[in-house]
Amino acid sequence: MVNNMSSSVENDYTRCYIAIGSNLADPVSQAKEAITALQTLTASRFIAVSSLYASKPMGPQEQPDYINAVACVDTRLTPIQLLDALQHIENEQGRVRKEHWGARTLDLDILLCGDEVMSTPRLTVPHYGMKVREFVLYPLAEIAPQLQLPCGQILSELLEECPRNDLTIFQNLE
Ligand code: ROI
Repeated sequence: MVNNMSSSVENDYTRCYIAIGSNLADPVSQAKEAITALQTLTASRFIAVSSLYASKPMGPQEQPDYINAVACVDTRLTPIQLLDALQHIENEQGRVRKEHWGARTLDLDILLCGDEVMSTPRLTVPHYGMKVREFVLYPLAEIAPQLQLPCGQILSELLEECPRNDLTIFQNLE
């Protein structure tokens, strides 16, 4: 279990949460490979990862089911540097995405970077959709049940309003 404060000993690190999603090209392997890459992210310390979850697609239904997870890293990278690093991992794993809200080999989305609130053409933090996506909130709660968002909302309250839909734990990684 982790909280939203990184170590007070060296607080030049920011605690970030990253959503992992895949529904193409062996999603379980895609997710595990992404987790391995996150474990060696530059200027960062890997803190935790949730179980792998199986979820029905949000958006167009004529695409395969997804594997989703959420990871936590403490990092000295800026949010944009972190985004660059995540996009590098996506590209290394041969990211394919043909249509908006369509199937993808690997999606790594920054959910939260400490209490940062930012909106630029490339990056919006907190992630714009995270508050209503069961495949984000439930894995996030597994590793950070006490989490509070920068806006003051409490994760446990968001969960109460978010139906589980068909979300199931696919595999515990511990
Ligand atoms: N649906 C699910 N279940 N999981 C995802 O990771 C996911 N990612 C997306 C869209 C297309 C919105 N649907 C998803 O980007």
